[in-house]
Amino acid sequence: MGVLNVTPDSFSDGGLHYEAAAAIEAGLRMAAEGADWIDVGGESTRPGAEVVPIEEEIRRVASVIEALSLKERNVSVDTRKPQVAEAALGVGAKMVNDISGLRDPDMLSICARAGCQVAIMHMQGEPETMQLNPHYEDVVAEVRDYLVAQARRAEAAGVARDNIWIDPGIGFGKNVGHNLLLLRHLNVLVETGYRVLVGASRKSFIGRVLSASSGPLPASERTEGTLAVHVLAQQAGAAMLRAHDVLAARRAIDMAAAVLEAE
Ligand code: HH2
Repeated sequence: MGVLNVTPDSFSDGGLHYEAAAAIEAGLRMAAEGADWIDVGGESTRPGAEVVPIEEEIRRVASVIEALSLKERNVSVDTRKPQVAEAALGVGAKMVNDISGLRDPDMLSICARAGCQVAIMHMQGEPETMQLNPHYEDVVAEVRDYLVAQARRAEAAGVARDNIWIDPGIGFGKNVGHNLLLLRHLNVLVETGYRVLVGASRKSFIGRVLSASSGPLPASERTEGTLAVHVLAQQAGAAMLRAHDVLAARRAIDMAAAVLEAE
């Protein structure tokens, strides 16, 4: 899944695809590089990011989603707002990627009615404050229990089981240790039977783990760490990886798959 942020302030690609034409071109390139889905978002969720009004979020994403959908690319919309999801589905999006895990009942009914795919992500708290003091007794079990409960709610509301993806929400109300444990025990999520999506691309825990004497690595230097996580997540059974560098991700996981499938 290629990440396409139509925002001025996303943590690693903010401003790059803020104009619709640039965003559409980037989306087509990601698809050509091997992305099965293009995840279009109009609001940054990095800690401390500003909330974007509904109309402005729709303005940012709708024309990009429509253009990519008309060219028969699979598009998901990365949003927490039911109105934005509904507008995106209306112009061709086939998946709603909700970092708040379908907590809003309106989001559930819109997805059930549309018959679209849904990505349910775990987040402790809200983006504004989630990194202040994340706390868990058993992060892996708590994230799994939350995701399974939300997935069952979605099924009860009419979302088909095959349309559901669950996502541990790397970096969303989690410290470095929490992120590493979730990735180390990703099999626990895979064993729920729901398809697992992982978004670790360029995230700050990678910069921290690979800290140099000058401090944590900036987002622009997290490529190798990201690829290591992609390969391990795929090996653990993740069915989709959310990636900024689609070509590099595709090559890394295809290479790993060739080795693992050798007879
Ligand atoms: N991470 C981000 C945004 N959306 N969706 C899912 N399902 N899983 C994730 O891990 C995830 C996500 C944050 O990354 P990014 O979109 O690059 O940055 P920003 O929120 O600053 O736009």
